[in-house]
Amino acid sequence: MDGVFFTFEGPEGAGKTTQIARLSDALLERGYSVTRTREPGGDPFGERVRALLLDRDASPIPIAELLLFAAARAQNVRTVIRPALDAGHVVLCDRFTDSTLAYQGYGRDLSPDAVRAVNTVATNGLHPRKTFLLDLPPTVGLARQSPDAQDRLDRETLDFHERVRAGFLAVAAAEPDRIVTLNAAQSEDALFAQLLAAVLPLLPQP
Ligand code: T5A
Repeated sequence: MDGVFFTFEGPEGAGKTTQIARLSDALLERGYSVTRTREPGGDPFGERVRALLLDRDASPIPIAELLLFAAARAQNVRTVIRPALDAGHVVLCDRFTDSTLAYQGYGRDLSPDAVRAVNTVATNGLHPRKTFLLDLPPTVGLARQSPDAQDRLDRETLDFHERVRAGFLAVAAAEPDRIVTLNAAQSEDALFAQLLAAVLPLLPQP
């Protein structure tokens, strides 16, 4: 049995974690088996790579950063996502390949072709059934975070975060069938109602 793979993308503080938690609860209540995961992260090794990548004192060069995100993704796909899909679960992943295109491609100015090639190796060709882009201006998302809790990427320049947002919107414009863009500046409840209405028709009966 094959499960259904959804990814959630967006600039900092867009509300992905909040919406994934609500969606997971709503799907469990309806009888679905759900696996939640995140990138970078997912399994113990991926979480160690995450700590390295988000460390405020780390200073990887852009290509090293790209490859570390890819390493964590390769691990997450093979140890968490693929097995959950094989078991018929709905898999909800907080960030995936579009974050790499937006942050390392548009943000760090690495070649989009190189980023796509690395993504393909990391995912082994796995694509989300649907991606939900929670879009909002970076100033709004960053204002939702406490400065003390901000990680290395949160603390990038506003110009970097504007390029990241533009990158997400460009990727969404290029793949309108896969990527659904939602206004993340609206209330949590209004956003969740839109998300649930978009997700339920894509699922088989539990
Ligand atoms: N990265 C990741 C790359 O550079 N390349 C890659 O390939 C990958 C996979 C990961 C970092 O790594 C980068 C991107 C990131 O910089 P992360 O923790 O996943 O780090 O990323 P963040 O987006 O920074 O995580 P956040 O937790 O800040 O954002 P979320 O999950 O989008 O938002 P959430 O739900 O935690 O909400 C943030 C705050 O806003 C409130 C919440 O209560 C919370 O306080 N909130 C709302 N407030 C008002 N209105 C709403 N609608 C709200 N929804 C939530």
